[in-house]
Parts: sequence; C-alpha cells; structure tokens
Amino acid sequence: MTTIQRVKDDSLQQALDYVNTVFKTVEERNPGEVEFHQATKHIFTALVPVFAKHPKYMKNGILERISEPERLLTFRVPWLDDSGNVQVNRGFRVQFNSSIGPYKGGTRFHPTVNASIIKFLGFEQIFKNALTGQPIGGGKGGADFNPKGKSNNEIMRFCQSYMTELSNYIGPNVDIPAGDIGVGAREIGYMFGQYKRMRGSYEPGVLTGKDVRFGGSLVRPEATGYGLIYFVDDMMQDHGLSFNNSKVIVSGAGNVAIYAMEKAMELGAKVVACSDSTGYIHDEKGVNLETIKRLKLEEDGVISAYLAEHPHASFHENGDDIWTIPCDIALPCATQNEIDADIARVLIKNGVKVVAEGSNMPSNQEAIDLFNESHILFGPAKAANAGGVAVSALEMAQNSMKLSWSFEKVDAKLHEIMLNIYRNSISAAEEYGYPGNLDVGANIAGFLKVGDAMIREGVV
Ligand code: NDP
Ligand code: 2IT
Repeated sequence: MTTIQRVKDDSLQQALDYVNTVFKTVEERNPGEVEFHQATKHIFTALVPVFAKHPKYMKNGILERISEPERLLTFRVPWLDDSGNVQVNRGFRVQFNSSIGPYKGGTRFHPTVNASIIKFLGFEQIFKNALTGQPIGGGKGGADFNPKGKSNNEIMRFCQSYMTELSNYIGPNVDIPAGDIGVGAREIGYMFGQYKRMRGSYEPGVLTGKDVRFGGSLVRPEATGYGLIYFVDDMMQDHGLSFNNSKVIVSGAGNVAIYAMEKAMELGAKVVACSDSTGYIHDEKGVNLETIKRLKLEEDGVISAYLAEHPHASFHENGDDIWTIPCDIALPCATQNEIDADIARVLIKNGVKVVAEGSNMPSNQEAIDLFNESHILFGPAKAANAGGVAVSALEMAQNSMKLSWSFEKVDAKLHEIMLNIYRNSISAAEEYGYPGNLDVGANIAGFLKVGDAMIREGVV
C-alpha cells in the first residue's frame, strides 16, 4: 500500500503495535460490547498512518484517552403507564470527549439501547462533530424504552422522568442532547419543558431539535437528510455523475430517510424503495413521499399501509432484501449494521455506483472494503450524515445570540459545511496515502483536530 512505501517500516510497525495494544485494552475493559469494539477498531485502523507519521499522538497517549469516555452515566427512569403500573427503564448518557467543545449528540429511545450502542454512537460523534468545523465535543444518550404503541401521555411522562435525572448533568455549556431514533421534536419539547421546570431558568441552548416556537432552528428537521444529499451530490459531481434520472434506494422511513428522499427527488432522482422495521415497499413508479410522510410522521403507521393508496407497489417483510433491487445510489438511513459483505456483493453485482450512509455505522468493515475495492463512491456516516449535528450547532449559536436565521441562510450554511467536510476528508485521505478513500480521510481529518486539542490541553 502507498502508506507503507511512504513511512519507514519501523514507524509503521510501531503505529500498528500501538493501535493493537490499545484496542486489546478496549476489548478487555468493555467486555461483550460488540458495537463499541466495531467502531473503535474501524477508527483505530484508519489512524495507523497518522501515528506512523506523527509519533507525538502515541507519546501523549491520545488513543488510550480518547477511547475511554470522560464520563458514562446510567440511571433509573421510572414512570407510570396509562394503567397506573410502574415501569422502569434504563437511561444513559455518555460524555465522551470535551476537548473542542461541550458534549453534543443525540438521544435514542429504542429497546435495543445498551452501553455498547451508546458508546459506539458517542465515539463516532467525537470525530463527526470535529469534522463539522463547529466547537462541539462528543456525546450520546438514550434509553431502552420502546416508544412503539405508547400513548402521547406515556411518552410525555417517560421524557419527563428521563430529564428529571439527566438535568443534573447537562446545560448549554456542558452537554447538549438532541434527537436520534425514536426521539423527534415532540420528545425534545417534553424534555425541554421538564428541564426548564427543574432549573427554573429559560435556557434554550440546552437541547437542539426544538420546535421553532421555542428556540428551534429552521432546517434542523431536514438537516441530516438534506446534508446527506448535498454531500453525495458534491461527491458525484467530482466524478461526472448526478442525481438526475438516477435510481435510488433508501432504507428507513424516519427523519433521516424522509428528508434524504425529498432532496434526492428535488434533484431529479427516482426513489424506488424505502423501509421501516416491519419491511420495505417497492414502487418502480417512484415512492410517493406525501404518503410516506403522512404514514410515518403523522399516523405512526406501518409502511405496508402504503399499498392501500398505491396498489401497484409491493410490500416485502424481509427488510434486508431491499438491497437486492438494482439501483444507482444506495442510502442506508435506518440503523447500524444494515449492510454486510453479502449485501455489499449484491449491490456491486447489480451495478450500484454510490453508497452513502445516512444512519450511523450501517456498513460493516468487510462491506466497506468491498466498496473500496470495487471503486464504488462511498460516503461514510460520520462525514455524510454530519448535517444534522452541524445544524444543531447552528441552533445553539442562534440561541446564544437570541435570534433566528431564515431557512435560506441555514440551508446555505449547511451546504457549505457539507462541502467543507467532503473537501477536508478528500485532502486528508490524499495526504496520508489513501487517495479517494473518504472513509479513512474523514476519520483522520476528525481525529487530527481533536488529537491536537487534547495535546495542548494536557493530560486530562
Ligand atoms: P427515526 O426514529 O426517525 O427513524 C428510524 C427509521 O429506521 C424508522 O423507519 C425505523 O422503523 C427504522 N429502524 C430503526 N431501527 C431499526 C431496526 N433495528 N431495524 C429496522 N429498521 C429500523 O430515526 P432517525 O431517522 O433520526 O435515525 C436513523 C439513523 O440515522 C440512525 O442510525 C441515527 O443514529 C442516524 N442519524 C440521525 C440523525 C438525526 O439528526 N436524527 C443525525 C445523524 C444520524 P420504524 O418506523 O418501524 O420504527
Ligand atoms: O447521530 C447524530 O449525529 C445525531 N443523532 C444528531 C446529533 C445532534 O446533536 O444533533
């Protein structure tokens, strides 16, 4: 590989040994946390050329420190359901790294949430947030609460109980949660109301993704999906491709997926399939986004209900099979580990040109390796989906200035940030010997900013 030729063999060997030693400690210290191991191993591997070129990061123990959260909170979330029964869930907040700003990251409510999931998401968030160019550190939170089938009052009581405990540990200059799977503007509103009540002080900058009537930013709902499409569009333009007349598949039908579909369609793409946790719909005429929005954002429905209005479409229970439909552009936007090597091979065989990640860690290492070997344009999550947290940082800025920017202004800033992320990832990849590899480039560009800050701030 180019990198091996560029660095002296012994510096590369030293860097590899360092990474392997620290990764072994991560495994031993966090037993059974497979998602956290997967994320750390992936990022550590990308950083080997950095350590070979700059031994200062090894000397300062950056990897040992960056992979251990500054703080991990777990707490009881008791609440009463509509029948008056006591329910108990487990809440989490990982405050992973505050070297370039206060902890910042989303909140996930899903029954699968555990320490491993929260830590993998928080670890990724450190590098993603650095890539945005905004002054935000890395954090993540959530609970193993299942919002499905819960009444509005149950959701409100749960959010209030979650925030009653969390309010002790967050603040506009400390830690700023936002949404993620199962947490949107409604939940953020309930959490904000409870935080305000606990604190006795109006501090809109403590949460992002708020309703525009109490300090939310325009474009935040659309930001992750729109940002993903801006990123992919810039990447494709560099290679003489465009969304116009392309065939697109999007997994998921939540916040990220819906606004990714909207912007892709605006740019002339035909989206032929999308999914939820019950399966996927395939509509060769092009998915009707108004129906999906109504079903998933307003009615809390299942995606198969699409067929009632669009009987020519088909519904399939096995969500993984969505990737067997031939397409030009594949956008996983549901959850982690959606795409393994087998699925990657099918996508490649069917002629996919672009794969870009709206969800966090949807492709495993083998799948990413296959995309790179086959010269598929690959947009890694921490670069391609950074638009959401980037606009969250713009929301914080507006809150602290007590003003609101227009839709056009925030949208233009989002587009500029996505273009910068793309360019910085490309040039880091080039500089460290992996030309065109945005995955390696994004990890390196994000790391350098945080690693340098950590050295200057001393051993803390
Ligand atoms: P939502 O809850 O709005 O939507 C999630 C969608 O994915 C739903 O359609 C859901 O199906 C489906 N889904 C969730 N979990 C699973 C699963 N285990 N198996 C199959 N389908 C599943 O979440 P978001 O759109 O906000 O988040 C989607 C992804 O994007 C996550 O990985 C998140 O971390 C990431 N992300 C989110 C950002 C944001 O700003 N919201 C920013 C950056 C990344 P169903 O409707 O049936 O539950
Ligand atoms: O994964 C993510 O970047 C998010 N869920 C958004 C985080 C945020 O603070 O807006």
